[in-house]
Order: sequence, then C-alpha cells, then structure tokens
Amino acid sequence: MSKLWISRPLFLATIVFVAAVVVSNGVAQPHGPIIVKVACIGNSITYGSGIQDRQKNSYPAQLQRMLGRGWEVKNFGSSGRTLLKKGDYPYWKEKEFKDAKAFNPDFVIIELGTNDTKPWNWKYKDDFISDYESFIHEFGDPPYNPPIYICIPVPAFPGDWGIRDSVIKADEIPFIRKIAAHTLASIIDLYSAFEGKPGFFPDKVHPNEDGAREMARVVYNTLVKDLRRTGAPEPLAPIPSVRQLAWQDMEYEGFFHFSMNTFTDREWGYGDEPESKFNPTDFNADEIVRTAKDAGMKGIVVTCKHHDGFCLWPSKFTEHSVKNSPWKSGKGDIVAEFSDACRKYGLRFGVYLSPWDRNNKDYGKPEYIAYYRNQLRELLTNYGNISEVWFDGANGGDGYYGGARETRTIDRKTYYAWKDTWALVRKLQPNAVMFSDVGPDIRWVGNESGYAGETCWSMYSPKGEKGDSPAPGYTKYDEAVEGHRDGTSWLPPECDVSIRPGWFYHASEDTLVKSPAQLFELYFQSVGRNGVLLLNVPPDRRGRLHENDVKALMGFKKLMDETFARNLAKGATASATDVRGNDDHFGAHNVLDRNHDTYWAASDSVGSASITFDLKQPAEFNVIMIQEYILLGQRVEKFSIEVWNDRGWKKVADGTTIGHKRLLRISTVRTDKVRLNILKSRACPTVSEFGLYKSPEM
Ligand code: FUL
Ligand code: CA
Repeated sequence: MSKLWISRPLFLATIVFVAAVVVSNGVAQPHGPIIVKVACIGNSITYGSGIQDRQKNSYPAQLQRMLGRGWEVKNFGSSGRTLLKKGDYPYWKEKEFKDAKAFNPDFVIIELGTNDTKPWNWKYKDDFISDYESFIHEFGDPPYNPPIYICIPVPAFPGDWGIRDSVIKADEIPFIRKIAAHTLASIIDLYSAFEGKPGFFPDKVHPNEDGAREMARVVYNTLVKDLRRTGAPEPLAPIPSVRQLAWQDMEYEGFFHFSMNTFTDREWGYGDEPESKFNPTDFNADEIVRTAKDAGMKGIVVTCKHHDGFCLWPSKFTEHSVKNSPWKSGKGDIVAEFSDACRKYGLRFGVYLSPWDRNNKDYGKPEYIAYYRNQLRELLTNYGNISEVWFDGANGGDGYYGGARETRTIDRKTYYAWKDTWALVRKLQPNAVMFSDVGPDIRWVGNESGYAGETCWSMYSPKGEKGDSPAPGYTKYDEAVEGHRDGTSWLPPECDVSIRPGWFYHASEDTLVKSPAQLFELYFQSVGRNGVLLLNVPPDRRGRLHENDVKALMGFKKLMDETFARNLAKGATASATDVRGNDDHFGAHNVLDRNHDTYWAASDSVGSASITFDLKQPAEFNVIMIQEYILLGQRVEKFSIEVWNDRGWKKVADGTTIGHKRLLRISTVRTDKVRLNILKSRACPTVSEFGLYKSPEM
C-alpha cells in the first residue's frame, strides 16, 4: 500500500484523453506519441492456435486494429499453459510472463483457466484463487496500476483434450468472480459471449478467425465502456488489502483450543507436563471441521502450540510434541488432520503458535527466536495454504523452561523482532492474514468477550501502554474496541470469545455453554459491528466437540438462517437524494442487488444524503443491515434509520460507523417505506448493500 494512489477512472481518463488526442491527430506529437500499452496474457486461445495467419488474425491482433493508433496491443499467449502453479505447464514459468511484465503495460488482460480444467491440473483447484490473486499481484498494486481484466474462459465444447466445460461452469466462474471481488480486477465474460456458439470453435476449444474477432470485440467493448465511466470516489486511505478483504468476507470462524491442557484440566500449562498425558481416545478432525462448516463457519484457527510449548504436530525441533505421546503411537499429526479436513470442506485454515513457550529451555534467549521461527516455517510450509497466523499477546512469566523452573521476562518491544517474523510469514504464505495486538493485518479487539464497539473503525493506530511505541502484549488495548477514526493503518478487529467460560475443555463447564440466543447476540456485536467473530469451541478428551456445544452451535445457525433467509427489502425501489455524477453506475439500486461490488455513492461535496426504500407493500422487520463499500475506505460516521407511518417519518435506529457490515436490532415495526440517512461522513459516502430482516422471537 506504499504506492501513491491515483483513482482508476482518473487514470483511465488521462490515458484516454491522451489516446484520443493521439488518435484524432493521427500524427506523431511533438514529443512523440504517447502509447497506451495492452498486454494480452493467455493460452493458445490468445496465442491464436489454429488461426490462419495468426499475426494478423489472433484476437490481440484484431483488438489492435479496433483500438487503432495510440495503442499497442501485444500478444503474450502461450499454448497449453495453466494459471495454476502446480499445473502441468504453468504460465508462470514462461518467457511470455516475464516479457509481459517487462512490457510495463497500462492494461492487462488475462485469459487463462481453460487448461486448468484438465483433471490432472484441476486436482489443485484449491490453489486457483490464491494463485490467481498472486498472479495479479505480479503486476503491482491492483487494480489501479495497471487495471487488470480477467476473462471467464470461453466454453469448452465436448471434445477430448481433457478440458472440461463442467469445471468452468461449476468452479471457475464462481472462483473468478471471487477473485475479481477481492482484487478489484474487472471481469470479461467470454463464457456468456460464446455460450451456444460452437460454430466459432472448429476444434471445440480454439476460436477461429471469426471467433477471435468476436473475442476482440467483447474485450474492446469492456475497455471502452470502462474508459467512458467517470468519477468513482477517490479511495480514502488507509484502505484494505486483498487478504484483509478475504478475511473480512468470512465473517465467522471457529477457534479450537485443544492440547495438553485438555488432559490436565488447566487453562495455562506450566510446561512440564509429560507427553504421555496427551491421548485423545477418538480424535476426529473431519467431524470437527464438518461441524464447523455446518455451523456456518468459513474458516478455523487451531492452537498448534499453546503457552506450555506442547506441539500438536511432530516438530523436528522439540521432543515435546505428539510424537512422544501415546496417541496413534506417536505417529499422529493433529495439524495435518485439521488442514486436510479444511481442504476437504473448503474452509480456511489458520494456526496459533504461542510466542511464549514455558517448556523451552531457551525461552528468553536469542536461541529461542530461531526455534520459534523454525516452528513457524514448519507450519507454513508443510500444511498447504494457511489463511491466518495468530500471534497471542501473552508473553513471559514463570515456567518449566527445560527444568530451570523460574520466572523469565522479556522485552516485548524487541525480543521477538516482530518485523522479521512477519516478513517470514509474508514470504511463505503471502495470502495469510496475521493477527496480534498490533496487526499487521488484523487486530485483537481488546477483550475476550467477543464484542466490538458500537462505533468501530477498521482504522487503528496502536499505542504502547505509556503512549509510546506499541508491541504485541504492550498496547492500550482498550482503544482497540473502537479503533481510531483517523488511524493510520487498516486493522479491522477480530473478536475472539469462547463458547464456554474457559478456552480449553473442562467437564465442569459442560453446563455453562452459551445458548444460541447468546451466540446470536454476540454475532450482532461482532460481525454486526464491522468485526469478524472467532468463536472458540474446545474439543474434549475424546478429541471431539461436546454434544452441548454442537447443540448450541446449530441452534445459533438456525437463528441466523431464519433471520437472514429473506431480505424484506428485496424487490423494493431505492432512490437517493444525491447520486454521484447522476451516473446510474453509482445509483441507489446498487444497494439492493446483493452484490458487494456495486454501490451507491454520493458526489464529492456531499457528506449527508438519504436513500429511501419503497417496499411496495407493508413488511414487518426487526433487523437492519447496512454495508459500506470499504474498498474505497471506511467513511460513514453517523447515520439514522426512519420508517414511514401515516403521520410521517419516525426514527427507529441510529448509529455511528458502518464499515464492512452493520447490523441493528430494533423492536418489530411494520411499514412500507424506510429511509437511511447518512448524516456525517469522512468523505462522500458509499453504501454497497442494504437489508431488512425479521428474526424469530426469542
Ligand atoms: C490468550 C491466552 O492466554 C489464552 O490462553 C487463549 O489462548 C486466548 C485466546 O488468548 O491470550
Ligand atoms: Ca451492491
């Protein structure tokens, strides 16, 4: 996020203006023409396999003719290539890839994915999204510099290349939509453009000359349409990164505290517990992760090592792990079983590796940092995609420390050299978000009760306890609950809380499991206040979730389903007191299209505006949902909701911040008109979605 921001439309408009001048003059400018460069990246379809005279007739060549002078379109197609790094012929390794980057394009068009559908490639489909996002990142900070266009592949007509239309339809299309949402890349839909038109594909896969012209036309139309679009709001820094957005979209994830403490009935082990105590009788990661998924969680975080230093995987660097336990005769690996199950069920997988280690003899000395990083390296290289790394803030104190049995304190600011540890994570798992009291991606919300502030900014500038520079375990964490309106970093809050009083399983707490209604309330106080809910459900000594906990999770899920199944604003008409540039692209209808990537925006000078919803018929609701288009920054700081009754507008709710999502509960009202008033905003407001719901009586 270090680059200077220039808004995409401004950037495009500048280019187009320049291009138009160049085109209309038709002659070289005094200083030589400014050329707008388009890189066409792709497989054989872009290359032009099977096209007669491909130099002239491939789609990039035809696009060049359509755009005319002032543009330079270059073909970087390479036959048979995959987007997947682990595919048989990854585009990543080609000279064309290097050349395309060196070309320094102003626009990038990516047409890849067709060869990825072959069964031997698609077995790596779990990597598709992250590989694609990394691919886009190779061109700089998306999407502004340069704008990226990603193509939904052309349909594959029945043939025998191993290319499968069913995969494009069922997997690639939703994946590409997700990628576009995360990266702000624009989509070019070649699939719809060619659906039911096998005539363009004599060999079932490659378009002929006419097909390539059609393709060029679709690309041309998309580019030109974008060029005409003016005036999206300038991003208001700081703004989220792709990995932060992906994390926030998850909204709800599971936390599993399971380790030595489960068997010793403790919360913090001293570090001297014998490995022989770790012995789950019926550990079942598959069932736990399936339950998490059924409960609506989109990811999980597992305590791979808690403060007592016991490792749930057979680390090479210590004897204090599952490898010396009776469980599976020392051959088991809890981390591997969890990560496999996550892959199977499509959940994100995160690791908790306690920086404090009460077992290690070197804790407090420089040697321990090397040890800690070695363990991090093991977790981040041997277990596939890791989506989150959880750095706890509890640090130093008494412990076993290899037999020393003493108290060791560390300097929280310097001991861990956090910047270097973070860099290691970035290198090994670039898509993972890192959690701690100070980020660098997401912040601890400042309490372990699972709630964010009613006012809750994604921006936060953590301070040290004495107002000096902060470190994990050394912050004024009370301030994290609300964040800072003028905070300099984008660090949205993760709200961690346990379904039971303790973080680890204790049979004595079996009757103290939070009720579905309590969990539902927490959901409103975390997800509904611009946070992510990280709900801990500790497996018991069997290594399974306790029946009472599962019951509560499912009861909570039922409440969510019943509440959010029907948006009563669906089908309403929306009209705003101000629409940016009177451009439909920013019109109020965008807040009802169930697409977070479209939004209503007001004009730059407008800090307060209203959107009125005409429901057409009276509806009863008690939940209101509002989302901001946070890709352009978090803006709104005051709003209210009014409903119409016979005598006029009546206020039913008000609030401050919105952010990713704001949920408000009110007593049930019945009306056919609702008004959202944005009363104060840091810059012109945006709203991406709005909903009205009826939750069951509790
Ligand atoms: C705290 C730890 O000390 C607790 O044991 C637990 O892991 C919780 C999530 O974080 O700082
Ligand atoms: Ca929308």
